[in-house]
Amino acid sequence: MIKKNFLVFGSMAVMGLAFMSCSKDLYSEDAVNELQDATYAANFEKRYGKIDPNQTWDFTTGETTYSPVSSGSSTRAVASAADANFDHTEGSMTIQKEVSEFMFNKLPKGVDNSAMGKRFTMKIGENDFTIVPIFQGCASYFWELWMYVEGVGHQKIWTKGDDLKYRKAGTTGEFKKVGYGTDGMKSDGGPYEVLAPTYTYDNLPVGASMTFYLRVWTGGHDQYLKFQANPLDESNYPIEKSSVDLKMLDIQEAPVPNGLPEGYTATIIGCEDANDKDFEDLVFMVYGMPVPPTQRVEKVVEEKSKRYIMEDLGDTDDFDFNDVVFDIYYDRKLITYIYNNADDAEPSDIKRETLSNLGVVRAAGGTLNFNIKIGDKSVWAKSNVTSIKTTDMVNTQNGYNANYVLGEFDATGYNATANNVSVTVETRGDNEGVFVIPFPKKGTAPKIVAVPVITDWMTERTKVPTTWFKTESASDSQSNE
Ligand SMILES: [Ca+2]
Ligand SMILES: [Ca+2]
Ligand SMILES: [Ca+2]
Repeated sequence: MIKKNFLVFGSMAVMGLAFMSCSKDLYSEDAVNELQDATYAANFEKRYGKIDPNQTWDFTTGETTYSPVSSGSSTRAVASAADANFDHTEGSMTIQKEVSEFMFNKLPKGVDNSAMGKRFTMKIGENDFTIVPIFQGCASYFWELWMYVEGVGHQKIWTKGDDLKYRKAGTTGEFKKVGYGTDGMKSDGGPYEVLAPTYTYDNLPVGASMTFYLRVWTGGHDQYLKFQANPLDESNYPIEKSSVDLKMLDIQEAPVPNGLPEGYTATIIGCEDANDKDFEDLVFMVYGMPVPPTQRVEKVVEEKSKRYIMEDLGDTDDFDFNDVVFDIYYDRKLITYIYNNADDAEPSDIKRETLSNLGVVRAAGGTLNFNIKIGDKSVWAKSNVTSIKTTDMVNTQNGYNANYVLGEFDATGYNATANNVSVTVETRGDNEGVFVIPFPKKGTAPKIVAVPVITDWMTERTKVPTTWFKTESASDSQSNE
């Protein structure tokens, strides 16, 4: 397919040169680009419907996120798919009522409990550790619990309601399942015995900091399902509630689950999914021998981000949009919290410094070399990565790694409003040439699209779903894959 397309375009360009050589622009890359653009646009409309002249192709929300600053080695150090190790084992355990009593005592409902907390991370130790949800409050928001580990990346731990059961302490009936809707565990008082899923992690880098956060859909489970169907619709996008941003608090020296050997210690972490600051919308436990210690956060990076996914014109109708996948982190600031005393939860002062924009290449699912440009400046080329061939498709097969770092670049000069990114693709052999792929103008068929960085890209030869690109006639069509 690839060869055939380029043969056609190459031959037509040569004919142009032969018959109309008096006109200086005809054997130009622009002419070839235009011809291929027309074929591509026709194929795009065939699949996604007629393009609204006002359709734009930046689906990002401008959300600000916070992440801890590296404690030493690079924060984005994932060198190969295999290095991003979130291997873990899952099980289940019964949590005795003393844990529940401890929690109710520390986190009274409807009270502002925020004075107990601070911005925190946990520091990974030599032994494994286990995460167990122990309480789910009554609230309509839907959420997922995620972790971020420095140098490794992001991973979902648990989804609201999954396999969580409870019964009133002292009773012997069946454990009752907690749903993912508004019905939590508070309605009949407590304390409870809890039958909970467990997630045990080892092999994470010793000394790395670990952050927890919730992805919250304030429209509840229905909104979450809409997000699954179309992650690019801004109205379905989750908000983030993080342990480095005072949305969680840690309560140490919690009772350890019964049955663990001597030496284990436990911390419970209360999470706030809304604004009433009782921090009991989700409460989970972390235990280990010892539990990873929490550390007060003194520095965080505040940033916004976009992911660019791209079609490289190797084919004009495959639409997997994974031929280049790169992220740009912009509006970046290093925030330093200055504390008067070693135990203070609240800083006495906050310092902000501007950081340069950062680009991270995540995947390259085409067989052609390409250059990423910011404005007029080339910032990164596939051919510069010595560990791969330019013909290799990287990190786009089944089981790809969303945290993989194929390369990084300085994105100074990046303009988020203008989306001043472009990609030049080099074809080979008889039809050698350079195709320039700019960020698309509104109303034109896109070869680059900007999406939130939490958006998964497609595996090889899987077309982007029609629900993602809301074009005029596709919105009425039932066609989907
Ligand atoms: Ca709450
Ligand atoms: Ca493609
Ligand atoms: Ca591809």
